[in-house]
Amino acid sequence: MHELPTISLTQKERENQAISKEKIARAVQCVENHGMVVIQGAVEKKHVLEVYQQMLSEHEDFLKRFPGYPLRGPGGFGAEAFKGLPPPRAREFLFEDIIFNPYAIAVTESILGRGVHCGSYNSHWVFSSGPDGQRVRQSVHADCGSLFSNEGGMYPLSPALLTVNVPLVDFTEANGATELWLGTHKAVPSIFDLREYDEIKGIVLKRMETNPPIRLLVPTGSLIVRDPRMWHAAFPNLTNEPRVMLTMKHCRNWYRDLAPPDADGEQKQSVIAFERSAREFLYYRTRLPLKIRCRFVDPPCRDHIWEALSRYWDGTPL
Ligand SMILES: O=C(O)CCC(=O)C(=O)O
Repeated sequence: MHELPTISLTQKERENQAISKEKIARAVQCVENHGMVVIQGAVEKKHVLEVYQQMLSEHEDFLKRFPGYPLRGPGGFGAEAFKGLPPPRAREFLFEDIIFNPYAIAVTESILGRGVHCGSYNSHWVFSSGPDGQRVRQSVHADCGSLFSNEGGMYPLSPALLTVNVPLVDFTEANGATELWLGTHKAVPSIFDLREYDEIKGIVLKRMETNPPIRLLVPTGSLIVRDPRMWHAAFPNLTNEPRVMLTMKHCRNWYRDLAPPDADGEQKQSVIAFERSAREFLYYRTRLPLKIRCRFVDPPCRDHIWEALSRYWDGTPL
């Protein structure tokens, strides 16, 4: 498979916010066979733009308040250009077609079963490398491994969670569109579970010979459902605008996502904090089956970025 597994919505499906059973089945099949599906035209472009602009503004505000914070920030995988930042927490920047996207829920519920819940609402940024910047790419990685370590030799089970991504800008070769390794969600053993760099490198290079990766080249308005076990990597951004995508985790009813370890190394269940104004929007909906694991805080909710980043940086000017 050298093309992005994609389904497109018709005008009628968009208007009725409903999608045929056959199309859902096709999308589910794409996730099961290839590890992902792109649903084109699933989200209003103007919602995406509003969230993007607000995120840029909140990030700018954050940098003004914490001027010592390195602009590109410590990211994982040895690179500085990548950062995970929490999206806006106020009601006005929460959109039904993003958080409660009916097509995404139809697909994730079909795979994960009843009682699917959203355990995380985050975003992935790739900052501009700039003309003289370090053009680093992420290492090929998976976000989670198999459910049980003895799956090797048998067949991998279904995932316990699925990642839902919403690109906030058009994803292009130039701005660091994610590299995707289709089919690797079923690879055993999972590279997530391996520790030796050379072993992982060997497996990745071997796969490259037969199933090279493709790039997530998609316009805004697209939504992606992917198995987090599928290998992927962000690429350098050679443009001047940050490349951002929202990331939500849809989880099976018993699965609890864990927050990153605190200073004492303790990991608590991840519960998303939103402004109190969002309570009604997030809690009282009977039509769509997705529950959000959240708590509410009084506005102004300005410290969500600091909370996310302070575990990387203790405030000492760098
Ligand atoms: O931002 C990207 O393109 C990749 C994000 C990523 O590495 C992840 O979802 O784990």
